[in-house]
Amino acid sequence: MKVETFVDIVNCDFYTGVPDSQLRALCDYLMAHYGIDSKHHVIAANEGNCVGLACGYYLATGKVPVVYMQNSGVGNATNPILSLLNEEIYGIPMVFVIGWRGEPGTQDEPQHIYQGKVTLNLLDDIGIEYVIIEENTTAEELRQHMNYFRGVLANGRCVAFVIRKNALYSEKNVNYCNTHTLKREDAIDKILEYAQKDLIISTTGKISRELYELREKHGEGHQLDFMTVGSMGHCSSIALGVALQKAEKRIWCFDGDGALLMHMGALAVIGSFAPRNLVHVVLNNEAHESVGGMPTVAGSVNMIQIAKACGYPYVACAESIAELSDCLKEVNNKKALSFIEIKCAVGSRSDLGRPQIVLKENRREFMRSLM
Ligand SMILES: Cc1ncc(C[n+]2csc(CCOP(=O)(O)OP(=O)(O)O)c2C)c(N)n1
Repeated sequence: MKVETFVDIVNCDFYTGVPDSQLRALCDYLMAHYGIDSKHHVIAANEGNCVGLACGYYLATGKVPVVYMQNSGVGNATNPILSLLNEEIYGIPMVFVIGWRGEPGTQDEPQHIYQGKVTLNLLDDIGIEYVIIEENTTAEELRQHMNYFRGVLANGRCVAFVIRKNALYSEKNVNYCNTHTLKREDAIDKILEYAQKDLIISTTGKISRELYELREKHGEGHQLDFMTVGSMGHCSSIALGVALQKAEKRIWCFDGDGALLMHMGALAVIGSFAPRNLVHVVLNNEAHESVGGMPTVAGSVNMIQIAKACGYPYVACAESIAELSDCLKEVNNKKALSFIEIKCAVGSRSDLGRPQIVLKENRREFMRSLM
C-alpha cells in the first residue's frame, strides 16, 4: 500500500517514533512532509519517550496520536503502556505502528528471531488490539480496520498496526546527510590500530557490522569483540560491567549517537565510577543510519560537555583522522576514563556484509579473551 494512503486513512496529525528500516516508507514520508516539527512529528530518543510524548499530545489536544517503532522497541514502550495508558489507569488511546522484524517464516538477523516470534503475543499481553498490514492489504480493508479501531480508541484503549515487510511503500526515498566528511568505517579502522589487543563492545547496527568486516579484512578473529546486536543503547552499560570486573584489561565501547541518546542515563553511572580502563567512543553521524539515516537530535547536543559533567576525566572531539589520532595518543597517555566523540558522515559501503559467526560461540571466545 502507498504510504500516503495509509496515512490518509489513519488520519492522525501527530506522529512520534524511533525509526525502523521496515517503516522506511513511513519515516521518509513524515520527514518529507513534516520534517522534524514540534506540532506534527518528533523522533524521540527511545520508544518509552515516544509514549510519554504522545501521552502529552493527547492531554493537550484530546486527539489520538500515532507512535511508530520497530518491534524491538515494544520493550521500551511497555512500561508506560502498562503503567500509564492502560484503561485501568488513565485510559489514554494511541495508535501504534510497529515494524515486524523477525516474523516467523521470514529470514532475519538472530536478534530479531525471538522478538519476531513473540511480537503478537506480547501485544495481546499488554492489552493492545492489532491488525497485520501486508503487501496485499487494500485501502478498503484498512479503512474497515480503522473504523473498528476508532471505537476501541474512543474507549481509551490502544491499537496497533503490525507492518509486514514491504507492506508500505513510497515512491520517493529521502536521502539523509550531514556536513561531516569522515567515514565511520575509516574512524573505526584507525581506533583498531590503537586498541591492539584490547576488548571492544560495539553497539547495535552498522557500527558492529563495520567492526566485524574490518576484523575479517585484517585477517583477525572476532574474539576481542562483543557485538551488542540487539538491546540498542545498552552497549556502554555492558562495557561498564566488563570494565569494573576486569580492571587490568582496557575496554573500548563503540557507541552510536542514536544508541547513546536512547539510554543516556548510562553516562552518569559510568562517570560516577570512572573506571580508568574504559574508553567510550561515540561515532556521531547525527543519524539513525543503520535503519535508513533519519536524524537523531545529536546535532544539537554537546556530547563532550555532557560526558564531562557526568564525570569523565578526559573528553575530546575529532572530525578528521588526524584529530582522531591525536585523541587516541592522549587516551594512551592519560590512562583515565575517556570519552571521544567522532563526528562522521552519514553512509556506509553499499556492499557492507552481516556477521556470519554464531553469536553464542563469539560470546564464549570473548569471555575466554577476558580470562
Ligand atoms: C529498542 C530499539 N529501537 C529501535 C531499533 C532499530 N535500530 C537499530 S539500529 C538503529 C539506529 C542506531 O543509530 P545510531 O546508534 O546513531 O547508529 P548508526 O546506525 O547511525 O550507526 C535503530 C533505530 C532497535 N534495534 N532497538
